[in-house]
Amino acid sequence: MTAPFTLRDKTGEAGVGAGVWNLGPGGDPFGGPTREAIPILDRLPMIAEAGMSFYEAHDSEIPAEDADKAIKRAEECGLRCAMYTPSFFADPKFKDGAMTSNDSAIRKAGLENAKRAVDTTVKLGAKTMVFWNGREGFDFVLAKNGQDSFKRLVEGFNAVAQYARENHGDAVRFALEPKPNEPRANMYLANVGEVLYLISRLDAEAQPLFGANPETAHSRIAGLDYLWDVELCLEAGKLFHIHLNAQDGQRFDQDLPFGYTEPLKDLALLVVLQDAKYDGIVCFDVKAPRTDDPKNIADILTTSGQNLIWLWERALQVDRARIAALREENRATAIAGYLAECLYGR
Ligand code: XUL
Ligand code: MN
Repeated sequence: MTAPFTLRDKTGEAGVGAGVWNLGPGGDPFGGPTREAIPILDRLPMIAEAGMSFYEAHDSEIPAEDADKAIKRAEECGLRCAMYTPSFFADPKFKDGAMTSNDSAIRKAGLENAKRAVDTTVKLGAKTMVFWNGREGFDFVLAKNGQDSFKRLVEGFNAVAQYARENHGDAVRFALEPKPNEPRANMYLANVGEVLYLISRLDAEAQPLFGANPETAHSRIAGLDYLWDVELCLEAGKLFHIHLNAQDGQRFDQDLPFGYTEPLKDLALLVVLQDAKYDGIVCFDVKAPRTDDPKNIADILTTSGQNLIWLWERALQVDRARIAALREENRATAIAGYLAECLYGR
């Protein structure tokens, strides 16, 4: 049992969260599961025991009808729900997307799912509902009309916002999570810039309800710098949520433990979050590797949590005045050296 990880002196929520899907059975596109699947609600105490204060779930994992049971199990182990999200990617009917499907009946089904997910988000006590772009995209050019797809996303999100406002006031906000590819070859809302542009095209009343959920690995898969992606969200006042993990270059989505591949950049990211007084919840989106034995399945959470705390503590010690002075002197390399000194010690 790991004591809850706490981000010292953090503005707002100081506990950390993880998704129930992070503790999966270890399947990949080339081979079936290597572990028996743990029933979803049984994962809640495991997440709590790994030091998390929050859990996250898709509607395919905790459907509306299981919400009462989930609330009870979460209360028993002291977990709160950080975010809930409709799965627009698992059901075969959404094989070509939900909001951007060419079939109006599928788009309607997607909207119904989204509305139900809004109700469940509120019921579970989460303040944020995430839309990951999942299957909203294309594998073949001209299979969809891109301009129509964009308009459909705008229409869909406007309708979700209207439903949320009419039924739940300002209880829930929406965070769009960009990813460039996987499962689709090309995904709409591929990066933070596309997300912010889409938000700018929503109805005026909907815009304040929508923000971003950047994920460090997703930026990396696109070959982009996640620090800048987060800074851009902050500049826009749209950092509603964040998914932390690590990624070893531009390849398939690895969901490695936070702090594993680029600790120096992670340190800088935490400096930025601290200085911005980010008050949302910090969550991991990691994946227990298929090589880990069942008894060690939560190592992915404890390793991420430990790395986060170490880096967070180091980030608190970073001398901001020194960085400012080095910037003033145009000494970018010396800033890199100073960050390394903060990371590795002398
Ligand atoms: C997939 C991913 C999702 C979202 C929630 O890469 O990050 O798990 O976070 O649907
Ligand atoms: Mn994610």
